[in-house]
Amino acid sequence: MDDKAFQREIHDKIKKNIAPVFTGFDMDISWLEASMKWKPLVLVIGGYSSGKSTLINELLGMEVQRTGQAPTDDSFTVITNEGNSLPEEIPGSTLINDPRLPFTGLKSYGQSLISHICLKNVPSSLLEDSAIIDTPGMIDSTTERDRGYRYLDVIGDLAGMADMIIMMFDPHKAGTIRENFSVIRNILPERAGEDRVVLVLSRIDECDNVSDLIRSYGSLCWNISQMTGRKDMPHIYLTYSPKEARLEEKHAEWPQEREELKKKISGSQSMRVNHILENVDRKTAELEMVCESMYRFSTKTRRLLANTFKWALLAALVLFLASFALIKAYFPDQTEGILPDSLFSTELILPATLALLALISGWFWFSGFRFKRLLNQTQHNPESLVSLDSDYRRNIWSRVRNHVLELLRKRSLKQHLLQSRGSLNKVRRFIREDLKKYYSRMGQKNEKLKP
Ligand SMILES: Nc1nc2c(ncn2[C@@H]2O[C@H](COP(=O)(O)OP(=O)(O)OP(=O)(O)O)[C@@H](O)[C@H]2O)c(=O)[nH]1
Ligand SMILES: [Mg+2]
Repeated sequence: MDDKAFQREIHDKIKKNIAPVFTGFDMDISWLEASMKWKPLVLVIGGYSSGKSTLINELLGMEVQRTGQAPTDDSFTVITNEGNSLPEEIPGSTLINDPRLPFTGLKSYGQSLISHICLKNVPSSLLEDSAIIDTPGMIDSTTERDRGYRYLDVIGDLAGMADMIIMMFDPHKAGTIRENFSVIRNILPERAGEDRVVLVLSRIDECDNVSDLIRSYGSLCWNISQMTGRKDMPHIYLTYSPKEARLEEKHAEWPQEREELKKKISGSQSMRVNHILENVDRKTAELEMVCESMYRFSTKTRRLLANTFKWALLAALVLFLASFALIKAYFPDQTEGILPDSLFSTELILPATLALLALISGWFWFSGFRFKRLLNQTQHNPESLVSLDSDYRRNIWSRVRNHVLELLRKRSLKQHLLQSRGSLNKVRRFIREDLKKYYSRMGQKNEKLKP
């Protein structure tokens, strides 16, 4: 089965089984269509002058992007090969308004971004089935406001769309990356062994000696582990541009993984399915936690109702028997003989009314006081709805906590009472059976692709 058919199968399954659950809990599902739109995307990000444009030019075998020592590029450039169907260059206004392309969401960043984004249509065979996005280099967070748009948020949005993210660092600035990259922390993989994010330490020919290189490498590793919270270190490609490097004798033994890196980027098309599965994994894990917490709250609500009803029933019974006994004791003559054989004899009317009032008061006690108190307590401590026994679960919870609070507030008492376990079961079945099956099929596919 080819990639496209595999993608369609995953899409259709989610649309049919899980999409109604997402919408039932007011959760966005537009990411599903968005992640299938257009061609696989490779996003190249990093500090200014880290060598992004140089690497792209080298990959394409042509001078598409300007390069230079100072911050050179202040624009986002989508580079692809669309043949004759598009002009050589498309301005931001057209790019962002084209519904066939996945960039319409960037409209919200306003005019300043529109004048800082464009598409270049180049005759590169590598880009027939993919697109590369070159980005302006990160400078430091204080200059963010000078750009006129929320640069880090744009990077975050593009990183969410991209099927492969190349993060480039250079040895001079390897220690100052944390704040800048914190914006993409949310899209960095939570599980080991995934390779959508490719880390590159570039321009290593500029290190004076081995200890200089090791220092830069170590400081980069430290920053990455702080940023991702992961203890295992993903592979960091150590590279330099053979054309730009001022090679000396010391470089004879220097590591150079440029070719491996280029091969990896060239194979980005196969990353689309990985990316879709990663998105599905992330989003269904969030959905599962929302379902779980809402089901837990509904169980608490039902238990509270049962408990209140038990006391109301007891009060109704006591009131009924006591008032009946009192009527019998104080008004034996008046009540006898009016309608002696009827179930609705007058001596029962007062006790029954009192009992009914006790039941009604029980409902008001529940809905007007006890439920509100439970809701209040839960809103102050929504963590009581889920078990947060691992970093993985804590991470998911941090992303859905506000949404759970909103659902608690927005949903009616009736919705809380009627929330069944069905949705949770459905999502769990999808994660345990279908998603697992897709992962193993993708694993087999990747195995086959290995040289
Ligand atoms: N010595 C050496 N120089 C490099 C290497 N890669 C790039 N350069 C040079 O470093 C400078 C910056 O490279 P660019 O490719 O423009 O960097 P960039 O990341 O695109 O920079 P911005 O667009 O400003 O963010 C250029 O003058 C390149 O010639 C390398 O591996 N070794
Ligand atoms: Mg550049």
